[in-house]
Amino acid sequence: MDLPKLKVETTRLVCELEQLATFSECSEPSPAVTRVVFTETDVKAREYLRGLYETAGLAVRTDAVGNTFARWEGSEPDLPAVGTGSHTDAIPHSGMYDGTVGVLGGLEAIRALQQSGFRPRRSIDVVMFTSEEPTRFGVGCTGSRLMSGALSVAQLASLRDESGSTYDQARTQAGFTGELSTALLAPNAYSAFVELHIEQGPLLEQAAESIGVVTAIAAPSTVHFEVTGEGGHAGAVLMPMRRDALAAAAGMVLAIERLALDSRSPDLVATVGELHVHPGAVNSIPSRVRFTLDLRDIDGDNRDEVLESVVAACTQIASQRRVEISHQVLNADPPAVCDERIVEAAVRAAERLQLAHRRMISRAYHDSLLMARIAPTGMIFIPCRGGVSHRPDEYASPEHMEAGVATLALTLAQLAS
Ligand code: HGY
Ligand code: MN
Ligand code: MN
Ligand code: MN
Repeated sequence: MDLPKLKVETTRLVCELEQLATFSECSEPSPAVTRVVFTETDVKAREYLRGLYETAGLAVRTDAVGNTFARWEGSEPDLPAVGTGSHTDAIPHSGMYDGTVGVLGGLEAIRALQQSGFRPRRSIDVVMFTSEEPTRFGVGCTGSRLMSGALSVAQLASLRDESGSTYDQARTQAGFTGELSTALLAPNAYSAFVELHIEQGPLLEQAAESIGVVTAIAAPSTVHFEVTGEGGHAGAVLMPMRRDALAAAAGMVLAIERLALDSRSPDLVATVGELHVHPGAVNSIPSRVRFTLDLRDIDGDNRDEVLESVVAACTQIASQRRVEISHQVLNADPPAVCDERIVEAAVRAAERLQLAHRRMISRAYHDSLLMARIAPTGMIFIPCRGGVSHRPDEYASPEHMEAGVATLALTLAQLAS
């Protein structure tokens, strides 16, 4: 097909990203961002985005948990649509490009196509997924999990935040109502889904390439552990008598690191990102520790094998130290393989734009991991400075964002024709 000549309004995109970054509950100044799902800042950010969608003439629909669909209707609106999009929630003290480049970049791709005179046969949606980050409810991608059926309404009902609020209470307070089951997408709602995202790694920058075309997305799992000891007075209880929950947990964390380092797969990564000590007093022996494990690999079987070894090692350390241990697997998703037709379309777009590009895997997970369960899915990466992400100094250059948006737009044009 003859690909349209595009003009990406990069200055406008940068301004919109900067404006979006001001919706933050972060104590640090912009570009540090904290934007947790269903908070006031999240709701205000969504209102700002809705205004942009409407100005671009898109029809906006929001589902029962706030997943938002801004549609550019095609000439054959009954055909399955083509989707693009990402998330706008941000973990505490993080950056302003993770996710947002895919939402505002998706909008800019549509505006550039509109401007070029291109008319899609299939409608094109830019989707803003609710709660891609696990910050509040412990599980990532709750919006796309519900849409793809990977999370049932009953499972969603069991999710609570630190204050004990349920997901249902939080979404209702944020103004999202309706039957939760209506968030499930009809089969073949989309003929294709493509997400634009920063790489969150250093490979593209190191190779001086502008575009990464993703071929597979790593399989994430999230596990919560609870270690229960005896606690007691820091002065009165002699060392041999102790059943110290934190000392036991410390041994477990180091065992996890060792198992990850010794894994047969170099793509296996393990992170204990949260550790909560009870009662947390300087002169009180820890009686209970809760910690989280984020375990991932492109090889799902290897990830599962390592998870089994982790549980066995923690159980052994617990018995040696006479403490109790329990664990809960919140999610253990299979990896996603991107659809070759979409990979080819994105490669063709990058070649047409004469952009240095490569095929690569995604080590971070994304809503595309779940969308791949219900639609042919692909991702387009752009470099981020130093590969840094989930930090305030996360940065993507206007040039790279322009290249990413243009590649996305030409990819969408091929898929929607
Ligand atoms: O953790 C992830 O991979 C994603 O950035 N939420
Ligand atoms: Mn993230
Ligand atoms: Mn992200
Ligand atoms: Mn090539």
